[in-house]
Amino acid sequence: KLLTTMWLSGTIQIVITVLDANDNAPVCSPAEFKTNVKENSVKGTVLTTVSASDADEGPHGQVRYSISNAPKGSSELFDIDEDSGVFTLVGKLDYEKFRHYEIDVQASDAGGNADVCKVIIEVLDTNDNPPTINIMSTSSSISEDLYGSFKS
Ligand SMILES: [Ca+2]
Ligand SMILES: [Ca+2]
Ligand SMILES: [Ca+2]
Repeated sequence: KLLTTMWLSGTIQIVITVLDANDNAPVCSPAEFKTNVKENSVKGTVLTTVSASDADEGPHGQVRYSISNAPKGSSELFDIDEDSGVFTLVGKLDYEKFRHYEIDVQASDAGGNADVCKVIIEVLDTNDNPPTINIMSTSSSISEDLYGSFKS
């Protein structure tokens, strides 16, 4: 009796699709964006570009930027592009009034995960104020003695 043993060998292909979950929050890199700006800079001046990275795919990794906290009275001075993170001056600065700003920019993905990036702005002085001159003057009037010259 002939005994045959057949060894079957084969390859089974298993395709596993890993669905991306929104398990990564955006991370600001760097955490702080420091910049200097002259007080006489015009509206539209780009101050910095905030960037945060998110390791997820698609909308889970798409970061949107918005100013979440700004010092009192400065919310109209700055603007950030939601998509690019380009941080722009949109108002008028005055070194003589305010010379240091710290602004929180929220970087959030479509799933609501977020990080807060700090933007620190130092305003630089320019010579925009004319010197104040104080003349201590005593007003005096000179009267000519016309009568005397006609006399003789
Ligand atoms: Ca994410
Ligand atoms: Ca000024
Ligand atoms: Ca000045």
